[in-house]
Amino acid sequence: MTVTTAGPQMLTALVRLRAALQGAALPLELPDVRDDRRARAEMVNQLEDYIIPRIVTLEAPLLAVVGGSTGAGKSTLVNSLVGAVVTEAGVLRPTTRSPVLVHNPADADWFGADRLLPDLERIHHPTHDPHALQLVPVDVVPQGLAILDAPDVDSVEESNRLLAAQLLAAADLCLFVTSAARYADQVPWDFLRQAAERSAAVAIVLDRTPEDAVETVASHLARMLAARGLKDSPLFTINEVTLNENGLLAPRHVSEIRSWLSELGGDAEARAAMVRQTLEGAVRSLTRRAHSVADACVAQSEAAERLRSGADAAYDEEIRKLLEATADGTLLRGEVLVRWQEFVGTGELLKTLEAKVGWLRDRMVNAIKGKPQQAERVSVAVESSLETLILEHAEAAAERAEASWRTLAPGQDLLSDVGEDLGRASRGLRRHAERAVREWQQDVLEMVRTEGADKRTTARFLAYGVNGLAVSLMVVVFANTAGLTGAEVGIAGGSALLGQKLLEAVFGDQALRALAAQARDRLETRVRALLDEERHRYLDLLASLGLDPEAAERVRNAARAVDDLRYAGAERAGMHSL
Ligand SMILES: Nc1nc2c(ncn2[C@@H]2O[C@H](COP(=O)(O)OP(=O)(O)OP(=O)(O)O)[C@@H](O)[C@H]2O)c(=O)[nH]1
Ligand SMILES: [Mg+2]
Repeated sequence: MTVTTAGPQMLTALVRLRAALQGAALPLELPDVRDDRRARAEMVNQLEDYIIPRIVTLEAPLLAVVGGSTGAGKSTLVNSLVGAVVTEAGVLRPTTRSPVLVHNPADADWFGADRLLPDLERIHHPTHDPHALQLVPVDVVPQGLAILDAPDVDSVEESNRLLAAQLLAAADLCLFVTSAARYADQVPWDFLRQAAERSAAVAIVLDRTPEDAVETVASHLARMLAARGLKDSPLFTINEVTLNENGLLAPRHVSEIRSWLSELGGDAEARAAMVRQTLEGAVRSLTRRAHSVADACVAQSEAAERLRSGADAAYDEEIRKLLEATADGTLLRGEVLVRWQEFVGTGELLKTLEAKVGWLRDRMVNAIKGKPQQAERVSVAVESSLETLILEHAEAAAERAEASWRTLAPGQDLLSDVGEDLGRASRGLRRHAERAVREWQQDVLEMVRTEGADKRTTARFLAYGVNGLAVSLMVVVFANTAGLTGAEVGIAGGSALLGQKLLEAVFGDQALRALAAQARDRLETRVRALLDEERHRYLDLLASLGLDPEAAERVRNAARAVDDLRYAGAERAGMHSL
């Protein structure tokens, strides 16, 4: 048992390999990614166009695809083999743009899009549409064999080149036409080398060769073929002669190829052997190439990971700095400090702060003459300072993240493709920050209200009001870095200490500590949520690439499964050479 007789298991394994290759996205612009993308597309195409349908219907006619350079005489050869003009030959280069498949009428059912080359629309009239495949039933073509006239492999037209490659990859037999003038060209030889690598059946036609040059050119060509692993490929020569009025070569010039083809058509065993050779070679080279697609996939995941960690590091660092700044007294400057001092009063009071004696503390607290509108002003000042702080760090994070992406080529591409400037904070951030800060202030008010539920009627609670106590709590939070005292943190900390004393007098030490921790916690949560949303612009961009971390392994496993079946089959059939 070999690939060709492996049955449903091999088919399943190949279908899985196709799915795995399709799932192996290569969206990031890494070096060589173009080649990898092309290889992956070619492999998926070859599975769909040829390998899978071939394995399903091994008995289908042998497909000989006529390929080669433009003007080599491919279409003329096909017409001459058939003895009628079935495909357009011409002086305009390139002439053939849409493939023409000539087959025996009895074989018509084999060439539907459900079996072969599924993305080409079947038509029955001449066209230049590269997405169409013209089917031409002709009696003179032997049953069991079909000939396909393809566009030129080295075309100036990209669609021609791609289509020619696709068609040759779907060939059981590659009938390669070259001419005395063109046989040394690079591109056709690249094709032949690839065909040799996957042990596809190849026959060469040296066309349009002046009679006196035939011997020299043919022997040179034969040496080139041998050196490139194609020494077993039949080589036919056709002299440059005048064509008849229909543009056909006289029958005797193509008799050698014609009889070779009709022999093949009549010999089911030889045909099957050829199909097996090409099919098994195609599968073998496919599983080998699958590993380089898997490697490319890994490179993509690694690059995406580098980008992700660059963005994460930028945002983590700025979140850390931002949270630090909300706790180390940074906010207790400028407007906030001025408003706060208006609220609590300054001067003599501060000098007494060090005093630990209870009565003194009480006196101090009683001296505070908080008025509701002054508390409100503190609150407004807090709001705008906190917003400004958040915006500053969000800008810095965006800038850092962008800079880290700019150092990587795929990052540069992503940044230039995306519609917005990711190096700046998002446009909606100011609004979101305003809302978050206001919501946090509401949180704090609510905490104070709840905590003071049973103290509402006490003189102190009433004296400062919920708003006064709430802004005091905010100020305490802003100077919350472990163990601050007035002397250590200067005027800002000193002011905060006033708030602390005030709150202690109303709620008691323990309750105050819990309140401060809770308020701090809420602030952290809201700030993190804001910056995480900003970070997500980067992460979403990466997520939108559809990279699947499992993809590479799926490709490798699928390729291994196919190989295992190949080896098992070869072993049973005693064909260790596979
Ligand atoms: N005299 C002479 N002319 C030929 C011969 N073969 C092809 N031609 C002419 O060369 C030109 C190109 O031939 P085609 O058969 O269209 O070549 P092709 O390889 O199909 O070219 P593309 O479809 O462009 O890839 C046409 O004008 C043909 O008539 C030949 O053996 N002798
Ligand atoms: Mg042609």
